[in-house]
Amino acid sequence: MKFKYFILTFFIAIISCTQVNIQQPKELSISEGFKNSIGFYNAKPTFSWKLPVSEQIKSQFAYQILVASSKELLPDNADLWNSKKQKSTQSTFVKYQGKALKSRQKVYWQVRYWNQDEKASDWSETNSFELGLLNNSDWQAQWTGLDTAKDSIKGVRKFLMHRPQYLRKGFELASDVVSARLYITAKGVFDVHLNGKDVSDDVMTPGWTPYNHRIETLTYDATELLQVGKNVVAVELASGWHSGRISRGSALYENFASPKILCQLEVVLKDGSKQTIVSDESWRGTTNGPIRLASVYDGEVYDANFEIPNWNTAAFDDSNWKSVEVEAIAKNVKLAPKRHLTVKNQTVLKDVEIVSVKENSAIFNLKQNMVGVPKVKVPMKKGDTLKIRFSEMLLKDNTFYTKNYRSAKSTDYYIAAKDGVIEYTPKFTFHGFQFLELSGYDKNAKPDASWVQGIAQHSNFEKKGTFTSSHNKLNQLQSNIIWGLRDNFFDIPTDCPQRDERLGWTGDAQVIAPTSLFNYDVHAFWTAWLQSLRENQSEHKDGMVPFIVPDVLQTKSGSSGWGDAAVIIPWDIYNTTGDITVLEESYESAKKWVGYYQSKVKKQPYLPKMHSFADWLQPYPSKPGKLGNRGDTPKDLIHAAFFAHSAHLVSKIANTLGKTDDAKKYKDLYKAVANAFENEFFDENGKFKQERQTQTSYLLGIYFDLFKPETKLKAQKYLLEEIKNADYHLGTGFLGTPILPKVLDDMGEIDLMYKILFKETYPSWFYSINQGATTMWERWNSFSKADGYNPQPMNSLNHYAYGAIGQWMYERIAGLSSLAPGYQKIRIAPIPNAEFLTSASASVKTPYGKASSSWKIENDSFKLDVIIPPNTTALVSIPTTNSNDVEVNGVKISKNQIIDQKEDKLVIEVSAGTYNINSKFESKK
Ligand code: RAM
Repeated sequence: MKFKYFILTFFIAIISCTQVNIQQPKELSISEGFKNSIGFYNAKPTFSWKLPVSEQIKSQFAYQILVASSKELLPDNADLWNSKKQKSTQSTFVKYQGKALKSRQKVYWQVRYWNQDEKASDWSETNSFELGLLNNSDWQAQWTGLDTAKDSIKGVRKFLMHRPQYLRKGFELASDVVSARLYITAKGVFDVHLNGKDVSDDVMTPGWTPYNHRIETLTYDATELLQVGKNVVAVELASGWHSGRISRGSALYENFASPKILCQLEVVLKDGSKQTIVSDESWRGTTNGPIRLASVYDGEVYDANFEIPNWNTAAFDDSNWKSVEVEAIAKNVKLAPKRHLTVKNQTVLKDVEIVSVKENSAIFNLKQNMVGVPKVKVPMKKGDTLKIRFSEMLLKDNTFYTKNYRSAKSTDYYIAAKDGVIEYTPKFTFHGFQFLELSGYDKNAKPDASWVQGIAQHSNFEKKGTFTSSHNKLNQLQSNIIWGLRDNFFDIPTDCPQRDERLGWTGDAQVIAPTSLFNYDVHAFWTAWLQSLRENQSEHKDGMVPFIVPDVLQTKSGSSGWGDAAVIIPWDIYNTTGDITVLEESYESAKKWVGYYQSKVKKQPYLPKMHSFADWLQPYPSKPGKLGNRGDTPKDLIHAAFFAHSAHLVSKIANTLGKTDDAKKYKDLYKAVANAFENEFFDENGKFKQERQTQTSYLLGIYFDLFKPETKLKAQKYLLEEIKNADYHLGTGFLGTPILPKVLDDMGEIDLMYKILFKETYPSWFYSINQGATTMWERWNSFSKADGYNPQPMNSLNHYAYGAIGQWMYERIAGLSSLAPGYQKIRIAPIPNAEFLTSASASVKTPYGKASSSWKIENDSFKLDVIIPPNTTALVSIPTTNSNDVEVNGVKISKNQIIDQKEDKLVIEVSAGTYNINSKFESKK
């Protein structure tokens, strides 16, 4: 009996074991991290998921993806794609290989995986995505708007300023709405309402692309905003980038053409019928609304006397509004769903301080240099004009420093229609500021800090990484870096957010990309901009990449170190995300840019002659003023260095894509250019031939691997000498700075890099912090308490390039980096320096889940806490000479766990999990 009972329990146990699945995958996403999107841009998406964190789950043995045209068909009847069980560890960016998908189609998907023990998981939750309008032919709407060029006024430098438009269209729906999609975009920027309600909280849509190639479209779910009977769609429309002076009257955009909208509302009714409302000649419009003027550079004018009550509701009578003009959709301008998230309001700064109050004017300090708009709540008198001025910093006498805005007026006005407290937030402009001056408010009122708030805006990506340490200034530097980043990620990556520029400089972009990819989930943000880059590049037969994208300057020549963004950024994205799509998309473009260098080689083999901004804004340049902006590293050297580097990267990309012929061809090219570089610019002792030595000449040669091994060693010595001559300060501009830590690190000169990073005097990172910086600055000496502002008006106090040090802070101070594309293999390798720090930690949401490295020195021990996500492995480098002292999760490590041991560290390999590592800390002193 007992035996029978035992057998029975045994079988029950086996059955339940085989039946209970392991935990389902989570955080499903498509392509560059989109979740359950509507209006999605890509009919050939990729699929990603994460394995749950659990003792049972170390890695993935296999996966299966199902895609169906309705939810009910899952999991048993997936009609669009069944990947079948694929034996693969790949859990990110798996390509869709099912039936072709088309515009508007909504699909549902699920995934499951098998873990390392081949145990199957439950099916994931069902996710979905719905495609937007993928083809121009999907649009029945026409470009619609008023001819505002006709009565526009002349603004700064005589550029046309269009009056913002209010456009509307009433329509009737015969029965209840089952579903409705609003597809919309503008030549300009818009805000759309349905039946009086704001359709979304997006800011400055559709954003900025090369509008002569592609205009992005938005899709909104309008189901809940419509009703049986009378409805209205109403749009506010302003110049934005398209028709504003930021596009410099670009001939490309039809010379300041009047802004227009393109709007298509597709409604499915309960009675089964479909109704589509499109922008066409039946719309009505007026320019007599409250937003009188709006400009990216110059600000907004709002006159409450022009408010039109209920203009955006169905009941409103628009019979005295004007008829609109229409324009057909052009074939050669692609209308494409937006491929990254829009700008949104992100944070509200409320901790405001009053700096000074004069007769009817007050200055407010938001304590953080930020980008976005103010929210003011101010008592006013009817007919008075509130003037809102902005400034990044103050002059000694507490007045505004605005010389660095150059011609950007950056001023908002509000004209009151009645006595009382007004509330105002501009809609179609943005400013870069920390201080704000109000004047024109009610004279009898006493200014109060609560009158002002700052609404910080940026593209809507999520935070991805964190970095913190035991040192306040290093933490402030991290804060300055991330503010600098988010402030300048305003739909496109911009150099600065405040002056009459705010352009997508390619050089700045390539230097900051790695740091940005640690801190924010900017995968889609970058790939969207890279598409714009390729579009602008396509205008030039020789493969030239303009130095700004979108190229409103209609650049005539490429710059070394700038156009290389076409090669460097795709490679960085691939290495951080593991998504090969970006390499596939960018491959031809990267090759073409290398071809551009080739086309510029004239007399001397492999040495191009072209344009370059060179090591932009290097400190202590030998030439004065503007002439010094390009630093002292000769541009010919920079061309050759980047030519070689880009060729080298193209060869690596070719390898990754399995293009072996190209891989060899570009590697040979890189070697040949490297050889020419060394011979032309360095003597046989590895010394830079030019009398005026520069750190950057050595850094480029060493980091890009352009020297013969024996010359490299010699060049390293000269670099160290140069740094010593600078009294251990950096001497680098935009191009040299991101490379400095990598080179010194590679040379084992960690303590030297710490010394440079922790310098307090000019030029250094902490110098600007000591002068009060809350963001990164364009120049190492943009401002000093002693001497005031740099006399050049090109002096942005919010410029991310020098923030490129952020990468080294994550990778080496905290010690967390990706060792195989997308963090499939992770390197934990902190390099503590007890002279400056007792702790540092970083975390990153990798494509596999959260990874982190966190260390502290406590008494004599070095404690390292590490998190390694499922489906990855890590090499952990422990800074100790003595393996006997090392404990992992309380257990002494055995010799055979050590896979590498050097004089000052030992390396172990670990799988997914959480590790507390303890070792003896050996101070060098
Ligand atoms: C200025 C800015 C920008 C830089 C160019 C060369 O416009 O400093 O960041 O890339 O010059």
